[in-house]
Amino acid sequence: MTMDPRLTASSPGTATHCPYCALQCGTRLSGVRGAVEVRPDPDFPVNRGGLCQKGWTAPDVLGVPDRLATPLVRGADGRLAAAGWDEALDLVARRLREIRAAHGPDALAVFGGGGLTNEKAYTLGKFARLALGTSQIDYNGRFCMASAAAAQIAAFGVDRGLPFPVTDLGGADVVLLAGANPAETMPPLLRHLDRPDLIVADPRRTRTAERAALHLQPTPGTDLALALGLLHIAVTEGLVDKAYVDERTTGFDAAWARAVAWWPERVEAVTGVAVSELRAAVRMLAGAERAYVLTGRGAEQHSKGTDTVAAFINLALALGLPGRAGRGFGTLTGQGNGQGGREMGQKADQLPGYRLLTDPAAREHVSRLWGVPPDRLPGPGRSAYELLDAIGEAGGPRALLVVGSNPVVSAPAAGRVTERLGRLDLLVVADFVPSETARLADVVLPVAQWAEEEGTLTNLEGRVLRRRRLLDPPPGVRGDLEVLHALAVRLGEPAERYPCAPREVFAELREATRGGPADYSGISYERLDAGAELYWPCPEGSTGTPRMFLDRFAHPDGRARFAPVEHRDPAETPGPGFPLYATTGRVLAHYQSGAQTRRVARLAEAAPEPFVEMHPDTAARAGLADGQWALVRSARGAMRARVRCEPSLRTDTVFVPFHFPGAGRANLITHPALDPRSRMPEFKVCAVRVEAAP
Ligand SMILES: Nc1nc2c(c(=O)[nH]1)N[C@H]1C(S)=C(S)[C@@H](COP(=O)(O)OP(=O)(O)OC[C@H]3O[C@@H](n4cnc5c(=O)[nH]c(N)nc54)[C@H](O)[C@@H]3O)O[C@H]1N2
Ligand SMILES: Nc1nc2c(c(=O)[nH]1)N[C@H]1C(S)=C(S)[C@@H](COP(=O)(O)OP(=O)(O)OC[C@H]3O[C@@H](n4cnc5c(=O)[nH]c(N)nc54)[C@H](O)[C@@H]3O)O[C@H]1N2
Ligand code: SF4
Ligand SMILES: [Mo]
Repeated sequence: MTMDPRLTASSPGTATHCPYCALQCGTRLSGVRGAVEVRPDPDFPVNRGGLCQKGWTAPDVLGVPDRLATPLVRGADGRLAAAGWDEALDLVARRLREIRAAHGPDALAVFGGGGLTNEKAYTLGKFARLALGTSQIDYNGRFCMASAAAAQIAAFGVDRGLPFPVTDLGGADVVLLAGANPAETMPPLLRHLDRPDLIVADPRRTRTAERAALHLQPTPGTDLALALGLLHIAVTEGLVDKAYVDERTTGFDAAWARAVAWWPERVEAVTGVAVSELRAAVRMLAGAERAYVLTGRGAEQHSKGTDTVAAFINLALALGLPGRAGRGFGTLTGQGNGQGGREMGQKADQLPGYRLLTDPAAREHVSRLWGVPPDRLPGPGRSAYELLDAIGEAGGPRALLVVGSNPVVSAPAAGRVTERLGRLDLLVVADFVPSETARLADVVLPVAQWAEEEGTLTNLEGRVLRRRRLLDPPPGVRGDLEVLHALAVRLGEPAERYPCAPREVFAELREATRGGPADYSGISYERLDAGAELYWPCPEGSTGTPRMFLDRFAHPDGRARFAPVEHRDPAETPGPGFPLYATTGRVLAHYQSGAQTRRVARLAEAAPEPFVEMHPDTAARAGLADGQWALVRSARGAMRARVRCEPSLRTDTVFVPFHFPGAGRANLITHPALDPRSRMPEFKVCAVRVEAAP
């Protein structure tokens, strides 16, 4: 790897951001003694000089021994072998053309990622719709933010994860965290949660729950009943902010008509949370001068995730929180560009600027910018899991390009998905490490990493940030934008339609988003590099919007909408054969499918293997002891994990992390039931039994 010769040990370093989660901690990179060194940026308000283990070790991924350095093509012997770029790209383009000619454009599919920069996400969407001509593009954000997004759009008219800066949380008196564990998933966020009293809803006593003033420990999959019950108590105890509800919202009566049936004793019976705790939670929130309600994946990754988020929004609206200074509702975005990635047009139903593909005015605006007639833009395609599950079916995808995801590990019902990927005529993966998905590919394209590239990402606050380059990519490695450019040209597209320079792409995406819900037209590299703090919507000439909804919500009438939602069971509940709930999630040391963090020695040592967290009594009943290898089995399959006894866990629930490959994949057991509105899979609850591993 080449070191930028301008760097010295004393240079202030390249100001950029961590490659991993949505907090996008500010960092400074420098080259010291031939190795890249990272330091937290003391001036960036989100992390204020803090980083988590993953951030500290991120430079290790730049030089992992199995870093992809050359394209790989699967030969007649079935093995992946090194190939030149022209050979690999020519082959991919030829096969894409053949498959399209034989089966139509929708036989070509694209799977993107919420870690991609805005420039890449934008170009990927354009590439799919124009160069491939397919409607079949979706991304891993469907597994992440989709329920929160659907509920926020319905309630507020637009979806920005946090419609306020994270630093506002530091001024709060009380914060409710429903299904989020930031002590492991966003540790520096805790700096802003020191002052408020926390109410944490989580079936596990997590490190976050340990810091809470009140820990509600619901049965997995019952948050909707929980939120209905909290609203019920707010109303019956006279704690609703009536003036706010009258002035700023609609639909209270219909929402209350559902919540009225969720009296506290019934909620206790369904959720397992004591009536006294339910009442205490509502009194804390309603009694606070400044309160926030935040949801995380624990409440959202369910086949009723959208309605669950809506129910927490109903509660927040009843208490008069959203759109008021020092109060609010928000959802904690997940991936590095989880926010921007869902606005730039890689989602099945979307055009850039958070526009809808079905909106004629949006089609007109974007197609004019792209220099094509509106009817060249395909309609909406399948959602992420449905896209993967349709492979091998009549009319389903036959070729798939994966850019920024590792679905062999991270998709629900991963055994089934892996089998489906095996039926493709062509699987192409662009990555910088040989991920589990890349290992199945026909062609692997090696791409540059965060510290080797320029771009922008949009963090959990809707703040647009610059990613800056410290190093050149290793020889033989190209950027994602260059890869898409080269493929598009080979597919007959004009070269100038796919710029390789991120700055040029940004100039174009500004125009594409102009006038849309997520308007970036007032943002430029120049403004960002001059230090401007810019949050979307940021129309040309404006200074951006750190706090949304202070005057009005984004619906035409300016009001927020209550949603009339009803509780329902998960797709699967424990019964004979599978007596326990299983839920899944994260640990501090690993990121997502683990493709990056499992390669970092310091992180692999901290969390070396899959485990199943169980109450000691539950383990004993299954004849298992702490430290023993077990199989966690559902109706879909079994995962191998080491038993970890945890007395604070509910006795009816086990927890597994999803970061491990092969037989240790949590997604071998998860249920692929989808939320009808957001198409979010039910990652957070299924029925299992745990038995000794043979
Ligand atoms: N270390 C680490 N940090 C990360 C990531 C990572 O992979 N590793 N990924 C990033 C991304 S993309 C995301 S989306 C975020 C996710 O951040 P979080 O939402 O904080 O992460 P999870 O661990 O998936 O889920 C949070 C909690 O939900 C709980 N839970 C499970 N089932 C239920 C339920 O039915 N109800 C309730 N109320 N809680 C439940 C789990 O016990 C868990 O503690 O983290 C980001 N940060
Ligand atoms: N059971 C269970 N499953 C889950 C979840 C859960 O809580 N439980 N959470 C879900 C959630 S919230 C998420 S976000 C998904 C995430 O799951 P994945 O989509 O698998 O996410 P990653 O592991 O980050 O995979 C990203 C891949 O792309 C590569 N990559 C990173 N950046 C780039 C880039 O800029 N360009 C290219 N070409 N490649 C890049 C990485 O090396 C890695 O191989 O998992 C979901 N799956
Ligand atoms: S909290 Fe997120 S952004 Fe910050 S260092 Fe850790 S992984 Fe990186
Ligand atoms: Mo995520």
